[in-house]
Amino acid sequence: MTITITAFEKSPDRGKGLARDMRVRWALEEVGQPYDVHFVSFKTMKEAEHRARHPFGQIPTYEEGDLTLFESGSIVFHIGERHQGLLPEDAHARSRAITWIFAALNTVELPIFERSLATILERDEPWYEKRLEVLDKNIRSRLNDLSNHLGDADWLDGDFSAGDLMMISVLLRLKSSGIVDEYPNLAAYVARGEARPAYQRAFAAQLAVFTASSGG
Ligand code: GTB
Repeated sequence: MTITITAFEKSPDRGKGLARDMRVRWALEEVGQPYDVHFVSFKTMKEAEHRARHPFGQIPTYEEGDLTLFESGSIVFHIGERHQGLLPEDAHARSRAITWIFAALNTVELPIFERSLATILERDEPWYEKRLEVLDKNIRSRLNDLSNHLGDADWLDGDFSAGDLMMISVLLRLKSSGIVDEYPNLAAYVARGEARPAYQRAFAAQLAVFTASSGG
């Protein structure tokens, strides 16, 4: 059955792979599943046709036969459940990998998301620098704990899993801030994720969309 995901027809990140379709593309590449992409604009994603896929009018979504999903975490989890390569066979290891998906989204991405929002919406406020300090402190607190957990391991819990895919996707959103580089083991962890052939294929695919949409 054909898998179709949705993505921005022109990503505001200019092909940096920061939009959340990237984590779905990466997961599909890891498990070797081909997929089609249905592109939406900021206008069409709020129209009824797309809201039938995604109640909040966002990307990414996932369609396969009569199944339609939204939420990048749920989609990556679904891909991991259906195909080998992203979730361990051992029941406990599998539950721990799923726990890391939630930790990435609920514990680590939240302060990172707040920072992204502040850099877009609050940059001109007189208290912006002070606010950024607070947000960065919150992020460092999470990264410090994550760094201590990872230690000198390659991945968060044994072999590479969907938990690592999600955590690395989340940490990549901090790239331009330089904060991850303060934790050499996390910087190396992110680089290991980026070096995976599946990541590279996913990144190239989303970049090609941006390049084509820019007439390049
Ligand atoms: N919780 C949902 C999920 O994980 O799937 C959140 C989905 C979401 O935020 N989607 C964003 C969206 O559709 C795109 S990824 N936004 C349009 C809207 O809400 O109207 C977020 C994103 C967008 C842009 C950048 N960037 O330019 O760097 C990075 C991340």
